[in-house]
Amino acid sequence: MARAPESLELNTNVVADKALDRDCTTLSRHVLQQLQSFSPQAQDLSALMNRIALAGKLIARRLSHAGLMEGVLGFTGDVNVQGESVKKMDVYANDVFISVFKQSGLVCRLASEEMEKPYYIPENCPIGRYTLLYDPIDGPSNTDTNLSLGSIFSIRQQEGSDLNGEAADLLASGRHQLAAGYILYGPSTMLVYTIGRGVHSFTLDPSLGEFILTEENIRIPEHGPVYSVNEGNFWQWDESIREYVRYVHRTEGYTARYSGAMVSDIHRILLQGGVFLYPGTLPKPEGKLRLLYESAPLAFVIEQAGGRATTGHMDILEVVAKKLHQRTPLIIGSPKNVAKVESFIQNGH
Ligand code: FDP
Repeated sequence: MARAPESLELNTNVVADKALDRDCTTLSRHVLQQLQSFSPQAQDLSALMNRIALAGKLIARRLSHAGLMEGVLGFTGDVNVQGESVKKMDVYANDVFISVFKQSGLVCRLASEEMEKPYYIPENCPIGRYTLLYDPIDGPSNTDTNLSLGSIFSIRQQEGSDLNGEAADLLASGRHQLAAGYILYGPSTMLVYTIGRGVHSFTLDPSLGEFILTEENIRIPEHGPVYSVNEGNFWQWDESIREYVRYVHRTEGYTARYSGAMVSDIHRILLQGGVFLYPGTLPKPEGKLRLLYESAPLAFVIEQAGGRATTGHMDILEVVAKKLHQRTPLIIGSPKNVAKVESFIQNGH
């Protein structure tokens, strides 16, 4: 058999090596590469991301079988601290995040949309230096119709001893986040994260059970065509937001996309550009989204990708929470789109 010329053989090997190297770039390895260190903090962050990935895999598995199992979909009949009806998947996903951090020695406290007060894992507390803030299921109205959903996470270093169990140190700005990101349960399951060194995406390879690197150092477009907002709230918004939406209606090049799950809408915007808005309404000036475990982690991701996130008056990452479940208006996405919305809010045009 004739042999391929040597240069071609070499080339094929380089391509194969590259593909193999990429297949071996798992999430935990990527975190260590990012930090270029095996220091205790680098090891901790890598282990934390690994546990979050496990939570994502468990939730993805349950979602993919939901239509085949009893008692997975629908409401529990309870109402959470936010006054919202709780779905069975919310409870499952909330418990998954707690379970994956048991016996980890990493996370002493977890705080989520589903729990009025932070949850302590006593066996981790003497050593667990980190707190996980999370929204276990973002967009639960999509759960029962097999549409995209998300989980949002944020990791903060515990500051102080928290002897009274009030977790008061969590009421600090989003600049205190060590890591943040989201898991998107779509046609494939993706994990997007930042530790303050760019934004990186991973796709779950179900045959390996591993999140494998998809794209490193994602940059959001400066401007994009999408505006993503629930226009059903039109008459409850302030006039400045109504004027902005009238502006996009009459300006060529805009298109509306709104899925009911902010993670999937913001993921689209991260890759293709545009703006997502959940403004305050006249009866609820603070809007709907929670600062600490929804808006701030997504703001960290989008800022790291070159985008912006604001309340309309200040950067989301500068807002200091007054309470754990504080809500905030959110305008997030490509810098030019966000600036345009801001200009309507601040100057009326
Ligand atoms: P949900 O109420 O289903 O939890 O997290 C809040 C959020 O979902 C976002 O994911 C979503 O974009 C938005 O609220 C949907 O709210 P509206 O139905 O009020 O538009």
